Amino acid sequence: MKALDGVKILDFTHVQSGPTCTQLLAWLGADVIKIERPGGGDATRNQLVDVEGADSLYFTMLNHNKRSLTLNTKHADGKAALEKLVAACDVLVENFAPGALDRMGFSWERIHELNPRMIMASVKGFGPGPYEDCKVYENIAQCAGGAASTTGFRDGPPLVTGAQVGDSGTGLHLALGIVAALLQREKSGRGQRVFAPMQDGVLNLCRVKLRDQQRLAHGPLREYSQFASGEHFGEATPRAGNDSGGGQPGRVLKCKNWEKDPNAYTYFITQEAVWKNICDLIGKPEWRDHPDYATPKARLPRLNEVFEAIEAWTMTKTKFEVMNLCNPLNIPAGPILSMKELAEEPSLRASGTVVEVEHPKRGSYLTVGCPIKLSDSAVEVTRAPLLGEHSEEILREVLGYSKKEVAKLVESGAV
Ligand code: CAO
Repeated sequence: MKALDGVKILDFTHVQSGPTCTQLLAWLGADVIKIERPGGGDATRNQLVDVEGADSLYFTMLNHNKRSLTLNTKHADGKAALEKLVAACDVLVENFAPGALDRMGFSWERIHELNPRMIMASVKGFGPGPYEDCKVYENIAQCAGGAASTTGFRDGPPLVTGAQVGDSGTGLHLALGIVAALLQREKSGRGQRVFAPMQDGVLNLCRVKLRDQQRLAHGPLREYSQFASGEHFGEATPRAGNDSGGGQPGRVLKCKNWEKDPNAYTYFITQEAVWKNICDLIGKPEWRDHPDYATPKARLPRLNEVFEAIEAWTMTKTKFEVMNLCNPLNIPAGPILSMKELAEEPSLRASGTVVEVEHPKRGSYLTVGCPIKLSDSAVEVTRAPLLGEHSEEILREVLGYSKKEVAKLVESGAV
């Protein structure tokens, strides 16, 4: 048994934000029916192609455990089939450009009329306001949601991050909304709309930066290295490089071989509780009780000097040696791991977070499995579907179409 057994999802999503959400729901046990336009399907099937003739990794890594139904929802017969699917399913998830679903004839009002228990979940770039009609991709969301203005170094331009907080982050928000709406439906008997704008999702993930925006009114942000360097703070939360945002200052520090290996770095946190251990470890026992260094407050104007001393020590060790020496002393530190190292990490393979999947057209490839572990709902990652692979199966099983009716739909171009 799986957590979402019995939940049928009409997956109208494409690219990344929506597919992340429905993939997660599929891993939790929902039956996810991905509806794609006949001919090409989700545009990502053919983007960043690495194996000629096979669906790209972009597509396969975001659409595991789903079934694919091709349906031209602008064709009268396709529309009729979609109406029946809406009546037969529990959730419709979409991330079309604003207005596309309405133009297709499937407004929320129409969907609610067809199936009052249906939950309709949408990702858009922006919520109501001046930009609500705009198309949005990952990096635009990162920029409009506050991530870019607070990422990077002070003397450089705003930076987007490798973590897809706009797409995958919003997909996660949407998935939570859907599960909550399913729970509420148990009591109310009614479906509802679930809406996750990407700008809002990114801002939610940048919550601590809005915290700092308000703290600025009360003086400089003392834990930012900008303060230790005596640099002026402007009106908005500045970019903080690799400073840790919390009350326990941390930085990225060089490790042995940093000149040759771009990832020979560690993240090191000067946690208050273990300050004395840090002093002993880096060979600065005189800082243990010295009034200029012994308390976090006293250290704040001296953070550059403190981290230079720690780095002088980390540069004599590999990032893994740093981890191994810090751990027994309860000092929080972590290696900067490359994608290569993560792909090869045995513990991530063992936990099912990095999974090898077989695909008929591309052979075996690696993917990220379900990062959420439920003790009573095991996840088995299966490959993404080929375009229209389950069309006949779904039309017959979910809608009760006969073989002849399916053939007619195919002939008309609706499937
Ligand atoms: N049958 C018939 N038509 C279909 C169909 C189907 N099965 N599936 C999609 N279509 C049609 C849509 O109805 C739409 O038609 P109209 O424009 O004529 O109404 C058309 O295909 C294109 O859909 P779209 O506008 O969503 O796609 P796009 O490539 O132009 O834009 C994107 C892509 C991502 C910018 C846009 O969908 C968007 O802004 N989505 C919301 C935000 C989002 O999720 N962004 C994250 C994407 S990942 O970075």
